[in-house]
Amino acid sequence: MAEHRFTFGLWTVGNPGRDPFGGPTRAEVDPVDSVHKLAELGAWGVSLHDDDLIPIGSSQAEKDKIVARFKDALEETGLGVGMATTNLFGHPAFKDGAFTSNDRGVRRAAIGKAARFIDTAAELNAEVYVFWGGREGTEVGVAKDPRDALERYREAINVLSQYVVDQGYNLRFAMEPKPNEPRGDIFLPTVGHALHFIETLDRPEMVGVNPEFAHETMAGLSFHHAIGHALWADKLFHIDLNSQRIGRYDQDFRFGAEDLKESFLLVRLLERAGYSGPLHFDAHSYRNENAAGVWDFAAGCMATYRALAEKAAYFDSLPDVQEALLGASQPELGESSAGGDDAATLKGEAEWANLDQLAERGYYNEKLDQILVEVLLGVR
Ligand code: 3MF
Ligand code: MG
Ligand code: MG
Ligand code: MG
Repeated sequence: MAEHRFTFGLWTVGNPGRDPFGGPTRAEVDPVDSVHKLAELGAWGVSLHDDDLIPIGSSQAEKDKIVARFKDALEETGLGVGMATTNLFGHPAFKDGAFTSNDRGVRRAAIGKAARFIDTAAELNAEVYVFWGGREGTEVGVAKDPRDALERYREAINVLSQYVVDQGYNLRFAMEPKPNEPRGDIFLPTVGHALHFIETLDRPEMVGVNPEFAHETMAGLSFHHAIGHALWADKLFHIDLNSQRIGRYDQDFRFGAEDLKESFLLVRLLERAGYSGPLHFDAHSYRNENAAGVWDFAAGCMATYRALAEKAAYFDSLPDVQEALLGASQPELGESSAGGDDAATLKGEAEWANLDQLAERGYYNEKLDQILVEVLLGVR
């Protein structure tokens, strides 16, 4: 089971079913109980926000006690910490933003909150530290110049990456894009925006992305294309797996619950690319589930990933698929388009003379997609 490094956020299995229209439908879960239960189900590890473990306002002595008890649970179960992150969205002080609040005091408090939990992340041997800027955005665009906001965002990440280097911590950062919710519009709305932002940082090599299935889907984009772009840029440091329908509120459903085909394409890509970071589920059980249903949800996320990995390998092993991929000239896309340095070759004169013939060919897409559907349906 350990061949896949499955992790769950404490806030995911701990989600009590609250939504904007109603309170909790389930009891809060003790993080130590989550660690034990996830170990039993075959997960590799957990991830957490500072406030998931240490209630905001705890004294140093209380914090030390909580962290020690959590570390004991990790040691007992052998679970690791894949990722840690800061809750910069819950406290009302962050209502106008954290790193990008118009108020300098809020921005300094936000940087301080992140730096303090980076210390704990290092103590817990987390690999990645994530930044999701849920409150970094606007409803009223006239109140905030996006250029200034991005400059402050960059400054915060620069200061914190310098802090990690100064402390000698072995931590990498990952930016998590999202188009909206809770803000009307959030800065760094897509993987593409985040990849560009990273290139402007003082230490771009330390910072990658943490794309989330639901977030790119909310923007109407293909998640496996976003992952392809992140892999191509060598920036896929972490991933948030769940599912989502286009055009809806932020749903965070069980992995594979919606759009099995996109989930298949994603898993096939991750497996082919040899992605070795945590496979992190940032999702939660339906609100009408009770405590037992939460563990059905967690087991389901992992089972579906494993099943899709098997289906992907099976799909690629089929002679029909290999034949259709050749028919589609799929391997040819791996060959360079350039070639020859004389002007006639550069201008593609031979190909231009042949354009009508090039227009006649097919690309086997119907065949390939039908086989994929039949593999997913289990009739092949
Ligand atoms: C919100 C999210 C966040 C981030 C988390 C980790 C609460 O839509 O996806 O989950 O993933 O803050 O950075
Ligand atoms: Mg999310
Ligand atoms: Mg997320
Ligand atoms: Mg969410």
